This record gives sequence, structure tokens and C-alpha cells, in this order.
Amino acid sequence: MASQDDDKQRRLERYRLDPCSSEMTTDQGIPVGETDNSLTVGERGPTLMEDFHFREKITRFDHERIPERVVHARGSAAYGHFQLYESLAEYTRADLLCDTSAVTPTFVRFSTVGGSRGSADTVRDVRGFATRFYTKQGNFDLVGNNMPVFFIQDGIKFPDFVHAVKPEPHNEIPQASSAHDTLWDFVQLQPETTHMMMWLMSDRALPRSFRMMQGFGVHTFRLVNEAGVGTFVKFHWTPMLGTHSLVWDETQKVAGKDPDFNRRDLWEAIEAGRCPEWELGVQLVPEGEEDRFDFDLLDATKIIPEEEVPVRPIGRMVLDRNPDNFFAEVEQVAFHLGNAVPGIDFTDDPLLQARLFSYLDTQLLRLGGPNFPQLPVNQPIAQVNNHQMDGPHQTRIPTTRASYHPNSLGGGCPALAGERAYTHYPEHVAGRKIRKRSDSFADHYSQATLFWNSMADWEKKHIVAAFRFELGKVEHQHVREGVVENLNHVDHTLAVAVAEGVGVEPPEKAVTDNHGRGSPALSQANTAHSPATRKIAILVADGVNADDVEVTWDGLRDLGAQPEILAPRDGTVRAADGAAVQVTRSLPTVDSVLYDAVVVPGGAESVRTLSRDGKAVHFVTEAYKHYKAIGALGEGRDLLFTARVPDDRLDQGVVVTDQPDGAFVERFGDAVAAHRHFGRATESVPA
Ligand code: HDE
Repeated sequence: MASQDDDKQRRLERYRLDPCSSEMTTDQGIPVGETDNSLTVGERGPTLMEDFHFREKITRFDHERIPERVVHARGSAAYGHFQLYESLAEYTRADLLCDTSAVTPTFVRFSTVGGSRGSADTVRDVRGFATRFYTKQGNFDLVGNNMPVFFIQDGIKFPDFVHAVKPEPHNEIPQASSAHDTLWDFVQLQPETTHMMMWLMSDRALPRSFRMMQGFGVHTFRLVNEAGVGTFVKFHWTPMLGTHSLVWDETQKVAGKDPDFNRRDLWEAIEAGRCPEWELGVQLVPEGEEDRFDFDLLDATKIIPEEEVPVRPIGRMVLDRNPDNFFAEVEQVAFHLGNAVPGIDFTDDPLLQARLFSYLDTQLLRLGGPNFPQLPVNQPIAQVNNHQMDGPHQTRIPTTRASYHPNSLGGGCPALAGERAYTHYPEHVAGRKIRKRSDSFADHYSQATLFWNSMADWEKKHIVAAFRFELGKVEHQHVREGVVENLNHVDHTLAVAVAEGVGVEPPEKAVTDNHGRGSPALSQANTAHSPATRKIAILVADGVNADDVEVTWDGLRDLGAQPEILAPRDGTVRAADGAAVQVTRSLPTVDSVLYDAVVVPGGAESVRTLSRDGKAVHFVTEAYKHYKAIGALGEGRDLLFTARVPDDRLDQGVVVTDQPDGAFVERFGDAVAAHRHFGRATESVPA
């Protein structure tokens, strides 16, 4: 009989392509010849302390974890590059924003905020959008979110807000969800959260993909030019694929079917060369004009409506390389708002000021000391010369005796940077030391109303449904009432609609009249649309019409979409003409919520089989209920009938034909590009 070792050897030999060129060693470089059995006294005796290889291996394992980020623990990231369209030298001396020939390497980490590192991607939450630019003048970190405002105005409230939104302390429930009492208790008592809560209850909190999210610097920053003149600036990232979201029912199912949905999407898109792109835009406000708005530029719960200051596109970022190692790069990247380059400066936004303290502080704990800038992902491409010394995990070996400034023993090195140096904007400040929020921060509602007014009907429905869901999970009636009271300051119809769903007496009248202003740029109805990179399921079984499959597959690929052939089993299916059709995935391993659209090709036998397959029928029904584009060719319509999908509602994204041709693919491509068809009457399914 073959021993276990012989079996293993045979299998390894079967898979080994080339002889391995590296040899296993301990951390000290000592060659290791055996790593399956520990050193014991006899074959069945006790393990020996002397086994240094065993002890090193286990010790290293015991110490593999570092503290996860206190917020934004779950994330994924990619490398890319940024290039300017036009120089902003008039406003800033940052090389990055002046040199149109420079290709600046970037690293971007996307994240959810509330959940632990192992939580699901598709929860209702804000998404982090943190970008590092490795510039010649040093690292610039634009640590933003996918929503342009924030929950609080002053950083001193951040621990309160985070404690309220995180799982409750007595039972650590619920994970990665804002639908619980402590968050809404905080919200009802802290009305400055109202504007951000509108965003959080909107579809923005459920992105279809990291590749389809906007990004915002949130705070007002300051650009400073060579002459020292300052200009206020807000940063915007706009995805080339448009800003698109999942529907709520779908997100919850995806959380179970593929908790790595957004992470996988980013990874696979880059691996396949479908590299995501964003345009960087700026809103510029000359110094001295900051008082022209009816809100305070230093208040991070406010946007500058694009109608008041247009977003000027200034450059483009492409993400084109996945990290090699998640821990070393994604987990160890240490963003810090204070990583700013000459020409980019701060303002007195009290949220921004608090962050300037927090990020460096948190990295010291998370990465175990002050030498984390030496980790490869954190190293600037600019040279680093200074007198910082020692500390845990020092990897540099300074060769000078002079670790101080000024010095003569080290030749005076490094010399001070002179004109190239970062100089802080010499803002004039004067005043008494007080703890008081400025009156200019007091309006917590008008921009929440602006957001509400800007939404399409379907977006409004989703917002009401989200408030009802979240408050429906809140046990304390007075908390529900408090939230409705706040909403009545935003819009009376909104407050009534929410109240009616959560057992709260609807307010009788509006507190103030809705100002009626809107900003079309805030609605996802007005975003870019494209079928490119969309995942489209083609459902087949034995007897499928090969022409239908080919035309659909080729046509969708030409549109830049990503078709996959799904069948009841893996391998190949036999087409009606006898040809073999390669299956991409078997139906039991996937689900409609993981696709953007579905097509059912003709072929009587294929469609008969699928119509009897509960998974295939459910696939189509669910895709319809989630408002996705649905296509059918020839007999494929029969599956639509079984799945109770109305036939040929082109206006609602159902495209059927007997003619497998380019015209079908074009119409179906348009239906996919529309993203979702919210005109459908599917009230039975919650949005
Ligand atoms: Fe953060 N935030 N934050 N934050 N934040 C962190 O830093 C903090 C805020 C944002 O992918 C932490 O490295 C305070 C606004 C992103 O690694 C921590 C305040 C915005 C990321 C921290 C804020 C953000 C973080 C946790 C209120 C959008 C993930 C781990 C004053 C503009 C970065 C870490 C990554 C991470 C503190 C508010 C975005 C604790 C005190 C506003 C995208 O330092």
C-alpha cells in the first residue's frame, strides 16, 4: 500500500511545472528539510522545545494580525497613475497639479466604514475613497469618501458618532449596519447629521462597484501658488462608467452569496484589463469670496452646489495594477491627511483639523511604532533625509554620527530645503480661546432639503424605504419620533412618509416651507451610462441555439460587456446543431444578484430544461424584480413566461426578438446601459 508521503509526492510531481528555484529556510536563513512533522521523542512521544523551526513557525503565526482600522477596517486597493489635462499653476505650486507631462503613480484604497475587516462588502454604508499620489515632492494623500459631506462638523464628535454606529457594546450586534438604536439615538439628538443621513439612506450607500463611485475630498482645502496666493478648493472624483448602485434587497442577498462582491469586482476588472478610470475635478473659490455662500465653507456637512461653482475637470486616474500581497500593501498602507505637498494646504474646518491629529496617531498603534513610512507601500518616491532615529522595526541603517541639526560633523547634512520647502499658508488668525460652534454652522437642514429635492422619484422612494427599514429596527419609540421630527425640517412629505411606515404619528404641518431648490448633479439619474464591463448571464442548456449564443456573446463583447454562459452543469453543453458550447459557470454556483442582466437564447430543448430548473426560473424572476435588463431570443421567451416576466416591454428593459442580429444586441446593450428600469411595477419586492 502507498504511504501518505508517497501519495503526496506523486501529486506534487504531477503539478510541478518547473523545478522550484528557491529553498525553504527559517527566518535566520537556516535550510529547512522537513515542515510536516515536529521534532518528537520517538514517533508517538512528546514534542521537544528544542524544535526551533516549529517554535518559529508557530510564533510567527500567533503574531500575524495587527489591530484592524478602528473605522474603514474592510477595504481593498489598487495601484494606478494620474495625469493632468491642464496646468493649475495659476492656483498652486504643487508639481502634481502643474506638470501636465508628469505621470504620477497612485494607490487607492476603497473601504466600508462601520464593519469589521471580515464584514460583507455590500452593506449600507459610506465608502472610503483614499488616494495616495506618490509625487516628486513627496506623498500627497487625498483621504476622501464617496459622499461629499460628513455626519459631524467638529472632530471632537467623531468618537461619539463612531461609538453610536458601531455594533452596540453590550452584545456586539449588529455587524456593519446602521439599523440600530444607538446610531439613531445619536442622530436624532445631533441634527447636524441630517444632511449626511439623507445621503446614507440614499442609493449612494449601496454602490454597484467601487469602479462606479464618485469620490470627494469633503473638506474645503486650500491651493497656494508661487506668489503665496490662496484659493479654496473642493476635490471630486468622477467615475467614467457613471455612478451606479445596487438595490437594497439585492445588497442583502449579495452579502450572503458573495460577501467579497465589490472587492472581487475591482480585482477581476483590473486582472482582465478593464481598468477603472476617474476624472479629478476641482471647485475653486478665490480667497476673499468665501462669504458669498449661504453656508460656511469650513462646514463639512455642506457641499458647494455645482450650479454655484462648476466642477472643473483637471486630470484622469487609471487603476491598472492589483497589489501582490493584501497584507503587505492594503493592510499596511497608512494614509494621513497631513501628507500634503507644497502648494496644497489646509483650512480651519474643525473636522479637518481633528483628522490631522488622528491619522498619524492611529498608524502608530496599528503599525506598531513610528517606522511605518519605511514600509514599501508607504515609501515616497521622493528622497527621504532627516534625523529621525531608531524605534521598533527600523530598517534603515543611518551611517552618520550627526543625527541632529545643526551639525558640522555630518557636513551640515541634510541641508534645509529652502525655496522647495513646504511653507504653511500664513493665514491671519486672532481670537479668544473658546469652545463654541460658529453660528455660521447652524443651518442643518437646507442642504438636506436640496438633496431631497434633487432626487428622481425612484431615488425618493428608495430613501423613504431605507428610513423605514432602519427605524423599523429601532426599539425605542422616542428615537423614531425624534428622527421624524428632524426630517420634518427637511421636507414635510418625507417626514410623513417615513412616520407612516414606522408607527409614528405623522407631523401635522411643515416646520418651514421647502425652499424648492435642487441640484441636478446630485441625482444618479443624471450620471454617465454604458454597458461596458457589465456582467451578463446567458442561460443555456443542451439543445440551445448556437447562433443565438454566438451573436449575443460576440455582440456583448464588442460593447465591452462581460458575458458569461451559465448552464445547469459545468463543462460544455451540446447545441441544437451538435456544436459544443463552453460553459463559463454552473448555475448552482452563481445567482442573479451577481449579474447586471440576463439573456435567454432560443432552442426548444434548452428552454424546456431551463423552465423546469427552479434555479434558472428564479434567476430570471429575480433579475426582473431587481429591475435588470432581460433579453430573450426565439423560444427563450417561454422562460420569461414561466418566470412571470412581461413579454417585450422594451420601455422597461425587456428585449425580445426572433432575429439573432446586431439590432437585438444594440437594443439590449442600451437596456443594460440604462442600469436599472425602475418604471417596472414590482411593488411586491422592496426596493
Ligand atoms: Fe477618517 N479615519 N476620520 N474620515 N478615514 C480613518 O485612519 C477620523 C473622516 C477616511 O483606506 C482612521 O488609518 C477622524 C472624514 C478614510 O486606510 C482614523 C475623523 C473622511 C479612511 C480616522 C474622520 C474620512 C479613514 C482609521 C473626524 C472623508 C480609510 C484607520 C475628525 C473625507 C483610510 C486609519 C484607509 C480612516 C479618523 C473623518 C475618510 C481613526 C478622527 C470626514 C477613507 O485615523
